[in-house]
Amino acid sequence: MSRKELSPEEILEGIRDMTIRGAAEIGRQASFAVRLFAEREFDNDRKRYLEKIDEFREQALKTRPTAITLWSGLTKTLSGTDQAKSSKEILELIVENSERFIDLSKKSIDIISEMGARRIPHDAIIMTHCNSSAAVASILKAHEQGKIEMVYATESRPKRQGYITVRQLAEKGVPVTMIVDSAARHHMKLVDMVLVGADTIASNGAVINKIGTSQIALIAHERRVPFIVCAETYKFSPQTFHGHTVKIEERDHSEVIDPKKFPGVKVSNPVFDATPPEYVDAIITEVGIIPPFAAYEIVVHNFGLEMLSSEHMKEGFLNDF
Ligand code: RUB
Repeated sequence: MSRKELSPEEILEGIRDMTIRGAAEIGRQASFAVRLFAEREFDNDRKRYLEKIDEFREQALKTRPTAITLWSGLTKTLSGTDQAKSSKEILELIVENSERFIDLSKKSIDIISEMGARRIPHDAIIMTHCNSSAAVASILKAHEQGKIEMVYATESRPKRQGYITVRQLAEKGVPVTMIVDSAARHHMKLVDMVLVGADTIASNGAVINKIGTSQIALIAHERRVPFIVCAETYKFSPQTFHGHTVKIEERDHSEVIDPKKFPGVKVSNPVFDATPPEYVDAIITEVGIIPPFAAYEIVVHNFGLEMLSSEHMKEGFLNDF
């Protein structure tokens, strides 16, 4: 789907129905959507203009609750607009911020993939879960360097994002084996490194990623297999810095089974889980490879203590996130 052809509302719908998915892409598309909205809804009345944009931002934040990238993309794109003197200045800022955010987001993946490939040993057998653009980029880079012997990619039920991963790897000639999620422990004995992405990193270093990630981390820990997370710094959550917990999205039960075929059966479908920092060996960010316990430093580096302690960050929309 081409981003240019979609209206801002269609982009939000795409994020909601997961035709647009993956934390990084969600962030970039949210940023682009608010830019498109600001361009379309330009209003010379500065106050009314800001109110309309804020309403759109509120709608955007409701589309998917777990990935902090949605919030980061919107926050970075709207940064400084409340100080802008005119509507024209607001629009100029939004366009400039959005372009910068999208550009930096893409560049971050390139940098992460360079560092990720450096950490991947020769003749590596890697396990990955779900579909992370940052993890896949690192594997592809290592493959270019002739380092990959095999990638075990989990199916990632219920939505089977593993299909995307195996296709992306196979298309580039990477040896890849698809496994069902429950076969992760069986295969872990062969694996040199687990590489996954993240939707959100909490300020204590916990990694929130696709459901099942924490099980794989536990198994990797048991087998002393390094568990490495690829995450751009805008995935580190200032909300958790203020004590808010990350909301785990519960999606429609029909993703798991057809309820009509199983009368009387309840379904639980949380689509993310939290991996405690004790099970994470390193997080590869675009500013360097860090231990999970350095997450706090990243949040402060990213937002600054002054902004983090401002009422705007502590109150208001943060509370409904
Ligand atoms: C995707 C998922 C990915 C992260 C990181 O979940 O859990 O591992 O979003 O991806 P969903 P990336 O399919 O439900 O969005 O590295 O591309 O940001």
